[in-house]
Amino acid sequence: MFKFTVGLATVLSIAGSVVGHGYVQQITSGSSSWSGYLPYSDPYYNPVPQRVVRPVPGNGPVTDLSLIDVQCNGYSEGGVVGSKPAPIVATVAAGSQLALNWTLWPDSHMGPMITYMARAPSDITKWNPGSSAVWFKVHEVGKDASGVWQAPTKLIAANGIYKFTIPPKLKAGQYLIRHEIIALHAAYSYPGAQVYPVCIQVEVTGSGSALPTSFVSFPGAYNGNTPGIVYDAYTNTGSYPIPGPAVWTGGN
Ligand SMILES: *[C@@H]1O[C@H](CO)[C@@H](O)[C@H](O)[C@H]1NC(C)=O
Ligand SMILES: [Cu+2]
Repeated sequence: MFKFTVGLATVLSIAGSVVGHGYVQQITSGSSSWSGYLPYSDPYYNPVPQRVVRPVPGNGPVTDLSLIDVQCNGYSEGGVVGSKPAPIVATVAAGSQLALNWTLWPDSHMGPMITYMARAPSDITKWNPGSSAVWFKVHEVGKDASGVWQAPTKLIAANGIYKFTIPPKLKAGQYLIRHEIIALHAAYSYPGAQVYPVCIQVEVTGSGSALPTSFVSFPGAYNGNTPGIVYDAYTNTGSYPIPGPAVWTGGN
């Protein structure tokens, strides 16, 4: 039970094994790569490292889906409602593939991986969507026809790497990418589903002009009545309804 070790890493890993469960530690696009926000080390540096990912409080989930925390995993600060913007932005081309590297995901946490984007109306390093409907879904993976879950099975098989493509015809500009794993091991009632969101600030380049016309909000898109939020993953051997709207196809 108790280990009498003094190393910080050991203390953190014990704490991590009790409460937690994961975050995106690295983002790669072609030959470019950016560190994720590292909640167990970044805050202790002076100066704090500059990231393209908005800060998260740790590796734990959000279960009250009515909270602003479900947008980017938390972090209200200085009167700001919602996530604290990150200071820098990753430049990625429309149509390029992004690889998101998750910390070791627990075997017990089965569920889908979903990605949304929102176009920033102004400087993304100062912008917070709040509860506005600005998000559109660009990718989703849940349970396949053989009953194999994206997380943990396929994610771990891919060494923790999840990939999606920026819609090829998406209009250039600044976007917030909201990516999440929804863990369903306790989702047989609400609250129970564990949402692990992360928000990445990007500048999309390209000559496309496509923009979606229908949007959802976070909080708002998910609640206790949303298909796939309440789901008994142990007894339900059928298909899994991935929560949220359909994937926007206009950018393809
Ligand atoms: C994911 O990131 C970690 C930490 O930077 C790194 O050690 C690991 O090699 C990366 N995984 C892959 C598959 O690139
Ligand atoms: Cu967990």
